[in-house]
Formats: sequence, structure tokens, C-alpha cells
Amino acid sequence: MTINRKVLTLDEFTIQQVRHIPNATGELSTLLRDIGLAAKRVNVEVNKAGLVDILGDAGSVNVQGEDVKKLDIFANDQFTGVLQHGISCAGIASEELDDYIAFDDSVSRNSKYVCLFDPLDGSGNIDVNVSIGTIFGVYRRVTPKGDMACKEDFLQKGTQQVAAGYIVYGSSTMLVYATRRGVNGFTLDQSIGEFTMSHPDIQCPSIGKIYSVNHGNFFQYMEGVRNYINICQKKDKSNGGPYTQRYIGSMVADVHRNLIKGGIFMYPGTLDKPKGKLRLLYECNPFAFIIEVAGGKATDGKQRILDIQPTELHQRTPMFIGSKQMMEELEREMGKS
Ligand code: AHM
Ligand code: MG
Repeated sequence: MTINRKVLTLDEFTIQQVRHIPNATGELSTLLRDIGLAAKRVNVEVNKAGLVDILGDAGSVNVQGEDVKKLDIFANDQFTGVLQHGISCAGIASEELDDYIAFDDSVSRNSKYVCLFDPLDGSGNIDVNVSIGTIFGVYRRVTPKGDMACKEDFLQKGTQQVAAGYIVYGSSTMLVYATRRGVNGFTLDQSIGEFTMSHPDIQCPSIGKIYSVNHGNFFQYMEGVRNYINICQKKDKSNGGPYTQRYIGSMVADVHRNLIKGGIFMYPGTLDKPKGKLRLLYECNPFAFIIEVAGGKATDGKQRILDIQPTELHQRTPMFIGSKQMMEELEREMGKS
């Protein structure tokens, strides 16, 4: 068998990146390797979810008052565990935990980064065999090394992310991550158990033909959003259409598809929930970072997602994200009302 040495694994790629950055310590590579390891473990469980007694509610509710599935807990434990036992992470915050965790050992107290994640997003889709995902954002801590991580390390603006990424457990399992140097995608090669470079230097097309939104909430959206949706539906060949509507209900899968093909994803505020559903710190900020590095845009309807100053770990925000030109058309419509 000939091994194609041009194809890099995730570990090889991140280590290669270190070689290009003067004074890099390799801590970020180590952290990404840890995340890749947890992702592989979660992937195994996701794939046998139909076979073992791991489906269904775990009998508790998370801090948002939603049912917690067993796989959410498993995934949360895996990501927390690898980061706690690694050497790069001083603490974590997760959708599944009420508060952040600062790791209290001498190595972690001297670690450079904190990591915020949603261990299993779209978990309502687990029972019906639809793609789900993990989302993560990595920040350089602002508190001094040697101390335990504090809340201010976690409440940083999205602009401060050093890296952000997601794993989609779909028809194949992919890990996509961004640093300021670019966005790269790795597909899990099950035969060797490694994430392998499959989508180098991802750029989001500046315009696409897909819009993704929960139409069931249409009459709950503000006027500008409703007008933009109407425009999407009326597109024809004369103005770049027709558009197609795709909404899986797993943000990771929806935004991943739109990142690759071009498109716009919206989770607006509603009359009942003006801040929408999605969480700023571990759902919106990582995707906003990724899309901007890939040439797209992400806003809350008024300002860049990445510019929002967080005040709470679990705060929600409306989210509009996607191809640059589609986002600009949305912004024009929203600016009118
Ligand atoms: P979760 O974090 O509880 O899984 O919820 C987040 C998910 C997103 O992945 C998805 O885009 C959204 O909820 C779908 O919500 P809705 O069913 O209201 O459209
Ligand atoms: Mg989620």
C-alpha cells in the first residue's frame, strides 16, 4: 500500500503550523489534539447510539431548563476530561455546566488557554439519526499564569478567540477549526482513527442559494427579518435565485453546509424570546470567528457577534451568519424597519 504523504493528519498539520510561528510553544496544537481525541470518543458513542441503551433523557435538566440526553453528558465528560488532563487548558465552560470550572493543579494553573464548548449541539436530533455536533472556542486567559482561571477569562469578546472550531457527526465525521491564519477541515479516516486534512483553506462563497431559518416562527420575527425571508422566497433567475430553504435544526450541520456551499443561517429573536435561543459564548462566537476568517459575516442584527461584550456565561443572542453578500442584503432590509 502506498501512503500519500501529502495528506496530513490533524496532529501533523497543527505541529506544522507551530513551525511557522516564531516563539510558538505548541500549547494550542496540544489542545487541538486533545479536542480531536475527545471527538473520536464521542464519535464512537454517537455511531452506536441506536444500538446501546444510551438514547433518551438522562433524567435531569440543564441550566437552560432543557432535557439533558445521556450523550450530552458523555460528550461533556469527554471534552472536560481531555482538557483537564492535558497541559494547555486552565479551565472550561460548557453548555452542560451551570458555572465554569477552573482546573486546580499546578500544570493547569500555569496553562495559557481556556476553552468554552457546547459538547453536543442539536441533541434533540440524536434519537432520529440526524447530524449533531460539538462547538468550541479557545481564548488566551487574561488572568496571570499560576493563578486559577477566573470568570473574566471566560467573559471575553469573541474577537479575542485564538482558535474556534466544530465537529460534525454526520455522514462522515469532520473537525473544522479556524485560527487567524485560516480555516481547515479534517475528515475522520475511520481506518486509521485519525482526522485527515480534507478541506484545506476553506473560503465561504460570497453568495449562495441557501437560506436556513425556522419558518415555524415566521410570524414571531421582527419586520426586517420577515421582509428578508420574503425576498429569499421571491428570488428568481433575474436576481440570483431561486433560493432553496434548508433547515436541519442542528446549527453545526446547517452552518457547516452554508460555509462550504454559500448561504445564510438565521436564528432571530422572537416576540416571546427577543434574544433568540442560541448561546453567545459557545455556540455563536466560535461560528462567528470561523465564518469571518473564511470571508463571511456574523451579526446579531445590529452589531458583529464578535464585538458583543459578554456579561453571563449562558447568555443568548439572535444570530445571522453566512455569505458576505447575503448578509449585506439582510442588513439592508433590517436597516429599513
Ligand atoms: P441545543 O443546544 O439545545 O441543542 O439547541 C441548539 C439547536 C441548534 O443546533 C439549532 O440551530 C437550534 O437549536 C434549532 O432550534 P429550533 O428547533 O428552535 O429551530
Ligand atoms: Mg447547543
